[in-house]
Amino acid sequence: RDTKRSISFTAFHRHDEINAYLDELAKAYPSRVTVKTAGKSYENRDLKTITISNGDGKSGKNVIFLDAGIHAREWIAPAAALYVIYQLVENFVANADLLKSYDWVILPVVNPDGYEYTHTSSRMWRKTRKPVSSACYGTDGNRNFDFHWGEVGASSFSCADTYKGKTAFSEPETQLVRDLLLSLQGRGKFYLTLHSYGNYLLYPWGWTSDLPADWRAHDEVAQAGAAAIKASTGTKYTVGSSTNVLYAAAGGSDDYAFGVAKFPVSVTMELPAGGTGFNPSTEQILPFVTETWTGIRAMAEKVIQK
Ligand code: ING
Ligand code: ZN
Repeated sequence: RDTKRSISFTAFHRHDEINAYLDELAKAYPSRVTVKTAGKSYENRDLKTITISNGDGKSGKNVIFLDAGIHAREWIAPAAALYVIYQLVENFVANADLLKSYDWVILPVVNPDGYEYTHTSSRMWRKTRKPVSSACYGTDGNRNFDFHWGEVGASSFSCADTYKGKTAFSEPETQLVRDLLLSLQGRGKFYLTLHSYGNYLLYPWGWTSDLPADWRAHDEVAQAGAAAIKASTGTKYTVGSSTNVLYAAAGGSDDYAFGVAKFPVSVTMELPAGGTGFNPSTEQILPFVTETWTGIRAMAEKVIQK
């Protein structure tokens, strides 16, 4: 394709560049790509979703829903979501098997206000940017979903990094993810949310140490992802329920996708750190997102086989 892309995998991109890339794809591949503004952030940025199909015109297919960037500082996560988009759209022929019976819906930056704030003001910001009290801003999006909201691992203190919010779904950004998940109920077969860091593939529950009755369905998918990554680069991922392998935290998007929106498989993927935690070097972007794609591809194959 001769048109120059707005993005690369040698830099972390600003939110407007990411949105421009989505629009470029919609223009270049109109039969396979649809970009919609699903809503706006608190600071009025467009939250765009990209729906990717194989262009066969069949509607009502099963769906894989992927999001990233609910936490502002976890920059590698939106980069990895963009790489998934790049593979499914621009490297379509090699990935046609992933689009035969499934459509993909991807929201690469859930929290653009926070993401931009980490670029302009405060690199380690995690939360949204809506003011809460005169002293403190922002809610932890991954504590704000209405499923056992606030019961464990979430703070009631508005200045805390894990502040659960004034109410469940107090944030326009989490409302938007909720509405997307609910709109896909029935067709949505796999929810995957990208975070960093720590090399984990986590599944419900986050609110209790109990495992869901059908935890094996999640485990099988997550183990397939971990095995594919191990085989390709040697990187080790830890697989298990959020509570059991990391820590308990209620109000997460993965618990909501599984517990309320009834996605049969729901996974949180914690990408690698790079040298300095949330801040991989730009040279690490391409190896990390390539490796991540290997895992996502293997998980998607497992879901599609079912
Ligand atoms: N980690 C996740 C967090 O929100 C997590 C881990 C996911 C806990 C899902 C519970 C449920 O704290 C990061 N890095 O954000
Ligand atoms: Zn996170």
